[in-house]
Amino acid sequence: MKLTGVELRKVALPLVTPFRTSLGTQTVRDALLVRVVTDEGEGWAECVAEDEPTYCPEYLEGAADVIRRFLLPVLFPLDLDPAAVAPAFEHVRAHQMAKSAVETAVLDAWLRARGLSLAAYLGAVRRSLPVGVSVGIAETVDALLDTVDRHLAAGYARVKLKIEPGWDLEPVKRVRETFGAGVMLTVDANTAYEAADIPHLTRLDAYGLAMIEQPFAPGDLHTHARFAARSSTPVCLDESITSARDAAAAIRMDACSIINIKPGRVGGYLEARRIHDVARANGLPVWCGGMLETGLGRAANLALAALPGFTLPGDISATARYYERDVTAPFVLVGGEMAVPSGPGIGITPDPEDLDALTTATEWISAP
Ligand code: SMG
Ligand code: MG
Repeated sequence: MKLTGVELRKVALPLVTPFRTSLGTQTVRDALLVRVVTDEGEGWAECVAEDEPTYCPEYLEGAADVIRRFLLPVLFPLDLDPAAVAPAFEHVRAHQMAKSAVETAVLDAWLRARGLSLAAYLGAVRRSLPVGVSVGIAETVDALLDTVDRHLAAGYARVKLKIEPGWDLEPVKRVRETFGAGVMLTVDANTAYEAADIPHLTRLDAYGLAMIEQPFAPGDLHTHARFAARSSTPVCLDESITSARDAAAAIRMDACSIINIKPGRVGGYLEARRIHDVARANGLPVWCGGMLETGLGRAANLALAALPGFTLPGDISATARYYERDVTAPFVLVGGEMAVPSGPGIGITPDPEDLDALTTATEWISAP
């Protein structure tokens, strides 16, 4: 399979409600879509880098630049095979989200040409999945309770609350008291705490949380390990894990007992599967994280989350939780579950009308 050209397309999707985390507030999802055109057909993927480098060092314009200047030039001469993409990018340090987008678009084209679904290719064992929802920091606890109530009524299997210093024990306590012990509840700090906060964070143990996600800085496995030794709430890593090697190191250090796998953060679906394999071999559950994906990223994430080690509900919510209008047909919750796409490739393509309406810029890069 030979690459003939690549389209980079920026889209802007207004969120139905602002999403506030310890890192800031988002009202619009600016996303970068990648369409590869090959001699065997096309493939689509989404780059999950955000507009600003706050969640991780990558950002949308930077990712587009890396794709354009450093990734595509090495792919154009290759005979494309999805497994050959990541090795071809090895000389470029980091930039996992840019690499993931290109690899996934190639994978989509390659699988489509062979009539295979991404789910089958990765080794999916389920056709539909219970999923979770990530709830931002609210103006008031009452507003938070209303939001959680709505999501539970919609059928979400797990509720994750974003926390930060000043918005932690009280909202968690009130949500637990209001909705009872039967609700799977987790929290995500997005690195907002420091080692000195360990005694404070252990007070969360009173609320039966299924996990606390990434309390400390991405590079600080040591503090995560110290906390994990004192906390009865399981520790989950997100930002800290950018490869299977990181996952193995974190497991060896007892820095976590659960891993959030985001394909973009780790350089693609093949590396994501390796992390799944490492975690599974060590008896750790994993789940699929979310980056407010468009339908393209959501489709591929559902395929990954159908692997056997993904035993916890992922941040893969229905389209309506994020967007009024998406670039693809909407994903919906049916009986509390989301269907895993079964068509060729990622199983979905953009709707041309929606795509055009949401596009803010396009760029075509031809093979030399
Ligand atoms: O896609 O449902 C979603 C969002 C899930 O909370 C979510 N993602 O740290 O896990 C996380 C955040 C990262 C994106 S917001 C900075
Ligand atoms: Mg997180």
